[in-house]
Amino acid sequence: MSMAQLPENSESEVVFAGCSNAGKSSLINTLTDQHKLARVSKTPGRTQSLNFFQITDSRYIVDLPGYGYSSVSAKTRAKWEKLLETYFDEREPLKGLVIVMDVRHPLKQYDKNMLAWSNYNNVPSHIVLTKSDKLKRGPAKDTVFKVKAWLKEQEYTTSVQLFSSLKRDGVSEVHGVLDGWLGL
Ligand SMILES: Nc1nc2c(ncn2[C@@H]2O[C@H](COP(=O)(O)OP(=O)(O)OP(=O)(O)O)[C@@H](O)[C@H]2O)c(=O)[nH]1
Ligand SMILES: [Mg+2]
Repeated sequence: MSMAQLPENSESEVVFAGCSNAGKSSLINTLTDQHKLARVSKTPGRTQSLNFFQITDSRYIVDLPGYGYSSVSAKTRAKWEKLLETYFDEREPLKGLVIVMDVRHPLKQYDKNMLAWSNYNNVPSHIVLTKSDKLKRGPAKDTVFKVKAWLKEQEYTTSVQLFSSLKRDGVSEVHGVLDGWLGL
């Protein structure tokens, strides 16, 4: 896949990024309510390249391959990385970034890089702490608090929420953010 193959009619798009297995594809499935639309993996690293999902005529959401997946060949990985770099540098319709993290493993180095990029370039970002069903309410809220404190320390404007694909918790909150960015 190359930049030239990306949808030409796109006026606004939102990217979902996050570590491999964080739950990006499950989140997109839950949001769009179309099961199996974005492939959910049993083995990490299933989402290949950039997957575009058309929401309306000129609006898309984009599922990125999970970062940190090591079993693809070095050549494939280098190609993806080049494409992603160009995408983030050049893609005009990009309106916002959803950074998906497993609530049990927040703020990995990759997440921090994405946050730095979005805040530096003034592209809005929103953190979704997913798999919240894996934690009790107290520890989950604690994580939100800690992530917010870290963001404040960095002087980042990124927002944060809890989410569970399993329980469908937090769906309307994500929808609200996306609608704002996509102009829906
Ligand atoms: N309990 C629970 N499991 C979840 C949730 N979201 C995702 N999972 C599970 O986590 C695993 C990875 O989910 P995916 O949605 O494929 O993750 P991904 O980030 O798209 O992974 P890659 O495409 O490999 O980067 C799957 O086994 C999902 O069923 C959730 O909210 N709760
Ligand atoms: Mg995926």
